[in-house]
Parts: sequence; structure tokens; C-alpha cells
Amino acid sequence: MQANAAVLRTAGARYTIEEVRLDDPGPGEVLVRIAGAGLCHTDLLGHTELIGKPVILGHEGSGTIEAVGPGVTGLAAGDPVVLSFDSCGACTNCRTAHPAYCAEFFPRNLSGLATDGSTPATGPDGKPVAARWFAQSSFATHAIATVRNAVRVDPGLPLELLGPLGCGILTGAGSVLNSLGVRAGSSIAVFGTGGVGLAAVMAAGVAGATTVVAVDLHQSRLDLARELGATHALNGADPDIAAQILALTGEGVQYAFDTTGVPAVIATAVNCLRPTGTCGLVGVQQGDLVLDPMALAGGRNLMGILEGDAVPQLLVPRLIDLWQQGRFPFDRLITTYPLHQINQAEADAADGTSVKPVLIP
Ligand code: CXF
Ligand code: ZN
Repeated sequence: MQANAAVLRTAGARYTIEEVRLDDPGPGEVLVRIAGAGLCHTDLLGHTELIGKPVILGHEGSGTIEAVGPGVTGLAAGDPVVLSFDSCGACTNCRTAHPAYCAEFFPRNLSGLATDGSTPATGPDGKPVAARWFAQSSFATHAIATVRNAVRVDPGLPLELLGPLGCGILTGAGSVLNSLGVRAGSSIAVFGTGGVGLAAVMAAGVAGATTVVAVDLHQSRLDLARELGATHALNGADPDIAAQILALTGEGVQYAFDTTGVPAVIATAVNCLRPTGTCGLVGVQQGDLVLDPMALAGGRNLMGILEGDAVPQLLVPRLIDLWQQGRFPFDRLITTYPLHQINQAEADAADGTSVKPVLIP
């Protein structure tokens, strides 16, 4: 079939809207008509030499199944779905319900190709276009996904807004609810209040944390963090953030959560932990991490996290339930753009104008 897609032709290029040919869904695959697709920070990796070929990015898609491939059961044409990350289903971590730590996580999600090196899309020049980014490539009118990353949701929801539940929002919420296991009455500091950090702030409220400190450089995001449940908001440009957090909590926070990947910020996040506290890391680390010699003494912990250690089929519906109850208003993070304005959406995300752009094809 023919589809329109935002194609990134070379590293550093702008997206161009092109007509591509999509193959029929193969075994274990589904064809999805995309209703909306969130822009996640990881899509910026597509601008690097990581993929090295024309690619369709987008990994927070949502939409309606139009066709299923051979052997697909449990999903059918007409089903509304949220698209998340892919996993093999067969390795030890997949079989023990930790698909984010799948042995094939990186080749399946970040290569742009299927594990056999194939891609279902062909460009107008007759050459292949990588269209397996997170097994979806959803900056398009249609996408090929898999039975493992397509999560069926209830009909009647605002489907075009649900895509970010498949990655950024899932990551922030899952990190708090699954990985860190934030306890009622506890304290957490969240560094970086973009989509992932704000999801963590909301999830900390759901978990019953009573001290939720948001740290960011953008005042607008700090204001939003306060509206979404942060009890304190600090300007990350202040040189004494750890001291401020120690002063306001008395002993430090039980949990810290870094979404920035900036080594100096991670060191600050560790330095504001109370003894036995845990700092979770989800950002792509941007250099070597140097910690004070005694930083982890006192039983402090540092934990790397991918995708909030979520099982998407469990956490996505759970977050929708919380949203319906008014306890997880993730839609407040979203600004919608038509797909053809994707370059503007990316610029707005970069300068803080938009927390979570969602592209509507
Ligand atoms: C990413 C997070 C950083 C490492 C690669 C996967 N997940 C989603 O955007
Ligand atoms: Zn993502």
C-alpha cells in the first residue's frame, strides 16, 4: 500500500514528507492506520549517524489496526492500539516479564530495521527506507508494528493523544511505580521535567509520595510540575541544588530520578539522596560519570532504567485508568501538530515551548 511519511534522508537533515510503499504485514505483524505519534527525545538519535540510511522515525504511535499478518491472534482489524517498544518474547528477561531488558532491545528498537535486516518501506526512488524504528516508524499515515508492541486499548478514547503512553510517559511512570517502587509518604527529586520527568512527578503523586521536588531550567515546566503535583520547584541553574534539597528534607530524598543524562546533574541527584536512597537514570548519558568517593556510602544505590521496566500491555491500560480518574492528566503535556509541521514541532520541543508534541498525520 501507499503511505505518507516524514522521512529523514541523512543525519542532520530536516524531515521531508514523502509517499512510500509499505509491504503487507508479515507473520506476527499488524498494519496500523496512525491517529497520532508523539515526539520523544530518542527520535533525535535519528539525526545522528546511528542509522546511516533514510529512515522514518516516530515511536509513540497510536491508531487503528487495518490488517493483521499470518498467524496473528489476539489482535484484529478495527482494534485501537497504542504502539510501544519491541521485544523478542523468548529471552530470559522477556519470559520473566521484563521486556525492556530484552536481549534484543537495541537491534529491535534502535536500528531502524528488522532483526533480519529488512524494512517494510520503499521510497519514491525505489530504494529501501528504514521503517522498523521501535518496530513502528509511526511518523506516517500507516505503520507496520508487531503483536508484542501493539497494545489494544478500549474503544472510545481520544486515540490520537495516547501514543506517548507507549514510551515517554510509560518510562517516567514505570520508573517511579516499577523500578524505584516509590512508597507512600516518601520523598523524590525529579531532575528534568520534560515528558518523562513530568510523568514521574504525576506517578509519584499516584504512589503517595509527600515530597516531590522538580528541578528544571525552564520556568514554564516548573510551573506545570507544580500544577501536576510537585511540592517544590527548583531552578536547575542554581549552583547549590543538592544543599537546597538536603535543607528542605532534613536528610535528603529517598528517591532521585534523572532524565537529563548530564553527568553533573546525575552527580547532584546522587548527592541529594538520604542514606539507603536510590537514584534512577533514564537519560542517554552524555559523558563519563564522576562521583564523590563517598557518594554511594550509606547504602545509596544507582539504577539504570529502560522504558520504566514496563510490560506495555499492563502499564498502558493502568495509566489510562488513572487518567480517566483524573489522577494522571498526561494530556496536559501534549501539543498537537499536523505531521507536515514536524520540523517546527521538533524545534518547539528543543527550546521548551512544547513538552510533548504529538504529530497528527
Ligand atoms: C530509549 C531511552 C534511551 C536508551 C534507548 C531507548 N527509550 C526510549 O526513548
Ligand atoms: Zn522514547
